[in-house]
Amino acid sequence: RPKALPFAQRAALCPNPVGRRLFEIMEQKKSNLSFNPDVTKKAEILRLTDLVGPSICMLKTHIDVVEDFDWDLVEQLRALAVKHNFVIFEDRKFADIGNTVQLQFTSGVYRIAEWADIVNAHLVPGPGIIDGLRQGAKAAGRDIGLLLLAEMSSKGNLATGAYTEANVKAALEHPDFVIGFIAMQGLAPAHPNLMYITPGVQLAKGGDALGQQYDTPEAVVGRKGSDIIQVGRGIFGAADPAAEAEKYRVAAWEAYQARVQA
Ligand code: BMP
Repeated sequence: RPKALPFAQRAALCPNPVGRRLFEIMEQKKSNLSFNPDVTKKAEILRLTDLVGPSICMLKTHIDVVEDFDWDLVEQLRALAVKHNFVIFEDRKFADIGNTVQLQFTSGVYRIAEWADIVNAHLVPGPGIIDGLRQGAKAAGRDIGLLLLAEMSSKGNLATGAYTEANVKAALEHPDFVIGFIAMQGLAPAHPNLMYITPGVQLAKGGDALGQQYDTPEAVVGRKGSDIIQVGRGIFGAADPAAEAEKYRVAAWEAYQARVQA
């Protein structure tokens, strides 16, 4: 694998302000760790986020699993994003026609376009989904970046081969809005303005009972050339989530360092 470009230099290549900011935060905090507190109580999400905040560049949410959701949760998460300097990625996985995703993005209970910095989408419906979400971001009047699910971590998933390649092509055709991918590796050839975020990461290889597959930070960032590790249960399932998050941050950052110094 050729020597990688540092995040600071990649920030300058990013046409989307959120992509640029995320690369800058990664460099400032020496963190390519994204944390997802997939728990169902507002207070627990806020507690975990505040604990782990110093170690992360990004917080990933599943807002629709929160049982006691209210707008104050969104405001408190935004405040924590300022306090700890991270971006917020709502993992909504939009997957419908452009007109419908625009409504899902801007309306309903969650009004995601009003608070998320980053959202993601499946390309199954075709590129109209990208245009629909872009219009939603414009209507909200905020800078938002989109990630495409080029690959997935779960056993037997269908995001492979020509489908993965179509995601890369779509990203290259929408450089103002698409900032990167959910992928299991840094897809070749490298496009340094695009970032690669990999879920299914724990400190030891393994999986869960429902098809999730885990690889290590060293493998994902070092050998496979991804940029950001996405970690949930590995951190919030530990006795000391703050200390555990630091372990993941250091492991992923050292793997990145080895790649830029190689
Ligand atoms: P955990 O580390 O607890 O397995 O959490 C992984 C997170 O990443 C979950 O929130 C899941 O929805 C998300 N995810 C994934 O695991 N695999 C994918 O391919 C795409 C995802 O968004």
